Amino acid sequence: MHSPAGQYPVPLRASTLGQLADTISRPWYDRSRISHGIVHIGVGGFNRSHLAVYLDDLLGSSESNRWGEFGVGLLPHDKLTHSALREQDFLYGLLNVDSNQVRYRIIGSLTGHLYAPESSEEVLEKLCSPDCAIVSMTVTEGGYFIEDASGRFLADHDDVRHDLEHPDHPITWLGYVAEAAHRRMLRGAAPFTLLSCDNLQANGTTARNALLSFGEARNSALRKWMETNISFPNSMVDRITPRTTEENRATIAEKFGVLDLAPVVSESYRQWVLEDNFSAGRPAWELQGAQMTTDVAPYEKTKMRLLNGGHSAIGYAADLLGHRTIADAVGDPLLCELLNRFMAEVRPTLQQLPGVDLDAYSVSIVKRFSNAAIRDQVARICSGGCAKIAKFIVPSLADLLERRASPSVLPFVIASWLHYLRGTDEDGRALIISDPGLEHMQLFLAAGASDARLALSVRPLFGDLAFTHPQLVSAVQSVLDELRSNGVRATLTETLAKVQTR
Ligand code: CS2
Repeated sequence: MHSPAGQYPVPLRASTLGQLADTISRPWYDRSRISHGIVHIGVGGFNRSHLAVYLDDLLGSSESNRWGEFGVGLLPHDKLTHSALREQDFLYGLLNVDSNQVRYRIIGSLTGHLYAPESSEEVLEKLCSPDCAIVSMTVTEGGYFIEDASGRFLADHDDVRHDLEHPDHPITWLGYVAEAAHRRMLRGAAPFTLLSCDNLQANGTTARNALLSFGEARNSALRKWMETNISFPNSMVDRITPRTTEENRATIAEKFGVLDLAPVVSESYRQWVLEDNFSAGRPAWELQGAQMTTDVAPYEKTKMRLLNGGHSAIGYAADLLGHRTIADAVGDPLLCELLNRFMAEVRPTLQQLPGVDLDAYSVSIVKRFSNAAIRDQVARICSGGCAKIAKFIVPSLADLLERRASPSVLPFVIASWLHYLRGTDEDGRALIISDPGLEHMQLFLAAGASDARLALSVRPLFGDLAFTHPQLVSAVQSVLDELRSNGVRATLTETLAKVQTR
């Protein structure tokens, strides 16, 4: 198994696919005939382990070449992905890592990619092309320019203002999609769908609010066109996708003989529930196991509150305790107990879903988090904390307080995040905090990161909770004080003991 130049591992290219080991599945379909029915903004790991894989499965199992993906990167770090993908003819490998097996396959559904800051005009035209019926995106939980607590559009955000002033050279997804819609409107072109693939409740509706508010700020005719011509299905997406590491690349080279510059790693589990609301057609994703439905909300809520919330619930305590992977974290009996108690506390806020047993779902979350081979990073889970706390934790907390319940695990989770924001772990080592939303917490941090009231009064994250439920402030304050004086383990042990005896 050697490339023409005799190189081993074999550099991944369209021309070297034939040299890969027979056991590696790869696209047999004709990639040169694929049309770009989908233009995706934000081709990070998750897009490449989820949507692009559903598309690859469909292309591999049908005669149709209608639904290929063209990618767009908006952020500085997308430049590296862009260069790597371009060098590989936009091919990349998916490493599926479960506790008992590792599989590697080549994904071919992505057949082009542009780095927008260097090619904005090309990107705009790609978004307007008659082939493009769906603009999909993963721009992270914090990337929607909508304030969590109030649902208000952040019209004053610098990037939004930039895009309103420079419609031909936008920097955000809002600017790109609105300008593409504007050009379509002027050309009398076809409608399209905007499909959000981010973890946020009502992701489609949130994208709609942001885009229509932005459109209105440009001109009302554009807003009206977008309102009439773009559909915004909500969707729930699920597949644990850690950050790809050098170690993953080395495994691919050693075990599978492939030099892959842009591989992505995930568990083999995947789930996708979508509202069947597409303005201009869609791939038959249901043939590959996606659930098409009329109401995604309860699925999103369950996944976000238990799985994403579960990650955040243990993530900050895990980082403070020096655990580096989520499997190490749930391997720590105290954190595993925290996860289970957290899910039990949140469960009353969820309704039963047809065909979903919430007990079994919770058990499956613990099992998925325990996958040691995947080495999912605690640092990944802790990143972007402001948006994650606001979206994954606060809504459950608000619901429970509204029902006059007295949660104690959720106040611990909030306090552990606040304690983590001080920036040192239990052994005095500096923590690396990566959070674009951190400006919200400046007052709290500047005052020594000890006053829970200052944190909980940040309305964009917590709304009115500190004022309507003053007992929440005292509950978080007392855990925060205890964390500072007794440390994470003792405080958590005490918190869990209280829950048990209630
Ligand atoms: C994680 C998610 O970032 C996080 O906090 O909870 O990325 C999670 O791994 C995915 O949503 C799984 O579908």
